[in-house]
Amino acid sequence: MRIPTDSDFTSRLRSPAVTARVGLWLGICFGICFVTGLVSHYAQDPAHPVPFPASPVWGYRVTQGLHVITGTAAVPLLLVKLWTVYPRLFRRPERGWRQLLLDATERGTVLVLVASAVFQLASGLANSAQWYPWSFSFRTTHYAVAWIAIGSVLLHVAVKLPVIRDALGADVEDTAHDRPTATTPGVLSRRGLLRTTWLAAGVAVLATAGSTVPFLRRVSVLGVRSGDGPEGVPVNKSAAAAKVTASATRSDYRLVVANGDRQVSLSRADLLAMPQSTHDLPIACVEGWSASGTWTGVRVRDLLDLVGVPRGTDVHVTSLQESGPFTTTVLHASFADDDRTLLALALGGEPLSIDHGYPARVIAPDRPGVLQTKWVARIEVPA
Ligand SMILES: Nc1nc2c(c(=O)[nH]1)N[C@H]1C(S)=C(S)[C@@H](COP(=O)(O)O)O[C@H]1N2
Ligand SMILES: [Mo]
Repeated sequence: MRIPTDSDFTSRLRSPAVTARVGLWLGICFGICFVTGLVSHYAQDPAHPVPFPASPVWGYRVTQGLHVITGTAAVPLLLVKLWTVYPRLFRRPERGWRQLLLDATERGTVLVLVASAVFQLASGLANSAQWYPWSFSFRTTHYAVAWIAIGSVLLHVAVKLPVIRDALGADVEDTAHDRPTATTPGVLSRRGLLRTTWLAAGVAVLATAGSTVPFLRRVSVLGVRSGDGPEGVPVNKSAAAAKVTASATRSDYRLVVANGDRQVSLSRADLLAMPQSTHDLPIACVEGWSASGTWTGVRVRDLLDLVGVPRGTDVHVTSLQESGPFTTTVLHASFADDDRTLLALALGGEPLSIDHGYPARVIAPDRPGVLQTKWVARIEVPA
């Protein structure tokens, strides 16, 4: 077998005219993914130098929805883009040290670009499907590689800017930047290939976006958790999976609210006897799905007042769940002090179901779903 050279790839569809157009949209998707990813990473950071805003309530729902939608759309775009350029892998090495060095540098940076882009899309998709075939921490790795990916994208755009500008300024059929051998007509025209690509990206979006956009729910056959859970809100982790079925249903359940030595211990009946508030707030999962619910319960601020926690204090919320990454979460002051932040006891006018966090769960505005702790056992000022 002979290793092909780039002149073996003759389809005129593999043209910078196509690459630049697909690349433009891919770049836009990566840009949106990067910015919305930073928002999500910051929202989940236990230490907030600048408070994360509690308004608008749908803020995180929109940014994280966009994150997953643009990431999904990027998959077909990346595949088509790679298909149009991969013959360049088989270019003959240039002559001369200087050329060779430049060529090696370019290949090296493109390798980092492709590897980081593929890693981001693959790990992101796997995460939104709740499939973790790896042992590293998803959030730290996805975050670190995001910087490598965006850095390589910027470098790549900078290096290719002259070609990109030319290609985008000219007609798609223009051959100015084509490889000399790329002359065989393809099964599609260049316009046809581009249309198919946009269609594939559109279908990928429609097939998944319904997990965030309610009216798309019916068409989103591949949407994660778009099926209805109890009270119309999907369930992420069930009580059985979190191993809290027994502890959450014990008659001697007590919520402990603690500020140093000052503590109160409240049964569910005690909580129900306190003033109740009702708010429409979404659960917006990092995996991209979100759903709004009508939650009723006690204001967290009222609970903190019982033990004299001053405003402006970050508190810790601990679940009955014994193991797992979200058993204790930080409820920052910007949320703890917000009147819409509830220790919810009911959803949609019905007592909370055990899978939604019975006997009591946190629900705060504009917050990642992972921090909306279910089966709450303690709310306390950390020592
Ligand atoms: N104790 C506990 N709370 C939890 C979780 C969990 O695994 N354990 N999952 C979180 C995640 S990732 C999400 S998206 C929301 C989902 O809430 P729901 O199942 O009521 O829709 O709960 C959050 N609260
Ligand atoms: Mo989640």
